[in-house]
Amino acid sequence: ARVGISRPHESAALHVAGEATYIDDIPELRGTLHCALGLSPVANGRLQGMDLDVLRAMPGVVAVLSAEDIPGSNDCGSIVHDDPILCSGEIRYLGQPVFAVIAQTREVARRVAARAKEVLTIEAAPPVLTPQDAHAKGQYVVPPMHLLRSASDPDGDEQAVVRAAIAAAPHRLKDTLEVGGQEQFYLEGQISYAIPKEGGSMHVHCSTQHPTEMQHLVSHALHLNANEVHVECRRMGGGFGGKESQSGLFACVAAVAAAKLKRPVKLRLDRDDDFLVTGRRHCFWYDYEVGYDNEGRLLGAEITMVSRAGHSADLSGPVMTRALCHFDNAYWLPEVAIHGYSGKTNTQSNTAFRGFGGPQGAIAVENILDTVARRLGRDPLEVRRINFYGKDERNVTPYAQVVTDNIVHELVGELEASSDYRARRDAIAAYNARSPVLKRGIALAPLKFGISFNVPHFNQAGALVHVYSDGSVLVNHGGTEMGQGLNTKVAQVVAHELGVSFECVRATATDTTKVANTSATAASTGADLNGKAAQDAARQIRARLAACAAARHGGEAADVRFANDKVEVNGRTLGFATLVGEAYLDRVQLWSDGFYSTPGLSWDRDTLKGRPFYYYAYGAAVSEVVVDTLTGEWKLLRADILHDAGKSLNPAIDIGQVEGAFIQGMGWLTTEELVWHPQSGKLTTHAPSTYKIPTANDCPPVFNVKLFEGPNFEDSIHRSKAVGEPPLLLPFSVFFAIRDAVSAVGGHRVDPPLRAPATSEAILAAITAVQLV
Ligand code: MTE
Ligand code: LUZ
Ligand code: MOS
Repeated sequence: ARVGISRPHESAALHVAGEATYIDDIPELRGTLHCALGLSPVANGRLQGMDLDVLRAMPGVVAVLSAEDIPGSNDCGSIVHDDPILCSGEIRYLGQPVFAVIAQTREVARRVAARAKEVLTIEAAPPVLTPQDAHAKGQYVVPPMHLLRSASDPDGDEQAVVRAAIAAAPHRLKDTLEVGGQEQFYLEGQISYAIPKEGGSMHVHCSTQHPTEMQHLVSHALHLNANEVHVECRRMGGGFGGKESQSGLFACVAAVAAAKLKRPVKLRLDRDDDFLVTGRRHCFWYDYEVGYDNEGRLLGAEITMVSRAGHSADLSGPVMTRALCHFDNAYWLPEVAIHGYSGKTNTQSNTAFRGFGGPQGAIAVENILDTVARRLGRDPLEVRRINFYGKDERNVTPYAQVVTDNIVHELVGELEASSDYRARRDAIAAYNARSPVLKRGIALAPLKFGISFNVPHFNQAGALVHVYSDGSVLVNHGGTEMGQGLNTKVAQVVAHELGVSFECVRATATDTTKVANTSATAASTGADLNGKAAQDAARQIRARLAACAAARHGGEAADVRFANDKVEVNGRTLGFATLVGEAYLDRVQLWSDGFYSTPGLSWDRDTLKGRPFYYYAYGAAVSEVVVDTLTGEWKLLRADILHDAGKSLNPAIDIGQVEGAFIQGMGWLTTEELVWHPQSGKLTTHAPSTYKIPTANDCPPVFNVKLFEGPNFEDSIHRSKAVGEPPLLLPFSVFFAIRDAVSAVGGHRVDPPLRAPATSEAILAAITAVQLV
């Protein structure tokens, strides 16, 4: 077998040797020019004038372009088309690109672009910066969404029934919560290299999760047909959602400049500019009321979620949809009303980030259950467990999908035992009783994450497999490689189908001229979709080879076996390459396309009901922290993770994904804080000096990561499960362990008002609040 085994990333050797080619490593063509963006120094207002001639006259400058120089449409919006490439009058956020400087060198372009403030005349207005402010003004980037369900009275007025259920419950909890945003911080920043080709066509090398979207945007901006725009990406140095739609602006600017000047143009953003121009994970503000019984069962819940969408829609609609559809996490909510508002603010347009609203939806219910447990004086794990979805009843989500693959009970039971949760909880209580300054905390958090794009038609993929006459195999598919190991998995699938060794199969750059009309590599579906499409292509070739083998050597085509680089036919064994050579002479087609679309999905966008997800991935983590209650500093002492990747295609890669997502999500919930200046609207945390992502040193000294044994119930690629995003929810356990330690200050009698990110300042504030009670 070539699948189900751990093997290194297909480019691992190139990565460590520094030989893997990223966009900026592509040898530059003669005549290449460099571009930098002139950014608005104001967050809201109207552009009155630009004195770009001053910049044009500077040495080394070749051109300075503005919105008027775009031959086609000035739009790089995905889904909703409300996103200008360059400002055309309305100033929407501080950092908005207004003009593009094209110069002989990158340094000159950047230095000249940095003079934006001197050449722009802007009539400034006060910015709207927070989701609360946008909500108060009723300004949204997409219409509000409402997801309601009443189990007791499905045909009644759900809103009224939910409120009545809350009012009638033995206990009620009403509160607000804030959870911050997060910068993707891909190591390779946004970059595009556009090369004009004959007849006005364009070739763009772009670091993007979505080459087809880049092709569309560039073709619209240049007023070309899609067949005249060629977009290519061999790999990204990380995307994390930040290159799903937002690579578009840079692809468009580079292409517009290249078309205008008839020269290759490269646009590589500086890190600070990347922070100021592009969006990130949406911060959320919540206002909720729930009713619960004496055991902590949620009887009714109503929640309003408001996100900071930024100045345009981008993916904020689907992000909010996923947030609404993950408020349940792993829990049965009989009576529920969830309202989602995507607040329009004068900030960067927020976008996809690993989890895509799912983490923001689920953390709200986790915070609620944690508080309910503290109010009742119960172990939060017991309160979580009593609310879990059932197996055959209590198993319908608020959006009407039936949870048929629930493994949360087994998975959490196994982790509770393997992590020694109970004994450690007791030991921590004893430790805290004798430790006045240092307090420990522990928490177990489970997750359930829906797999599929919540826009049904995105769930399709194509692939192209070539078998060359020497027996070597090339695979190309619609997915993109961003470090997650997609090419490795797809090559494993192809090697498995053809019975050849992994080394015989090579994956090449994602390329819009090879596979057309692809979806973004996103929603964790890369291997699910492209693995199936590549399997389809490989199976067609194998069937033709089997027929050829039977025709030449006798026996039935159905009995021909492909394994270990050999083919068994009618009692004979021949090398795979030998059979391929024979098939070539017999004029057999040795390459094939393949296609896949996920079965069984349905979605009603108006009622927010249907089956948006093919299946669910599950997981759970236990984290233990120690908090210094005098400084707010803390440390993760130990984390135990049990994560469901189905029948993993490659356990080593999947464990890497789980570990990476855990640490990345821990950064979101603890150290990564975004601060916009309340008057100017400038993002003040726009560099690693002020924006703190976790490092290798933040990995816990004890880090037990295991994959749950068990196949996908659905017929996914080799019964594996998507693994890219779901584990980002595992570090909820870190946040709630910190909350547990803080509440120990008050003898666990008080709910700590802890916001996320739980920075040391936030922890200290929560400790102070607990002490004041
Ligand atoms: N892993 C690495 N190393 N780099 C990345 O950029 N992106 C994540 C996840 N894991 C990412 C990653 C996100 S946001 C998604 S949606 C998935 O990978 C996308 O790839 P997949 O669908 O092939 O899992
Ligand atoms: N839905 C989703 C989407 O669930 N995940 C995504 O990444 C996505 N991207 C675009 C549109 N819908
Ligand atoms: Mo991932 S946020 O779906 O790119």
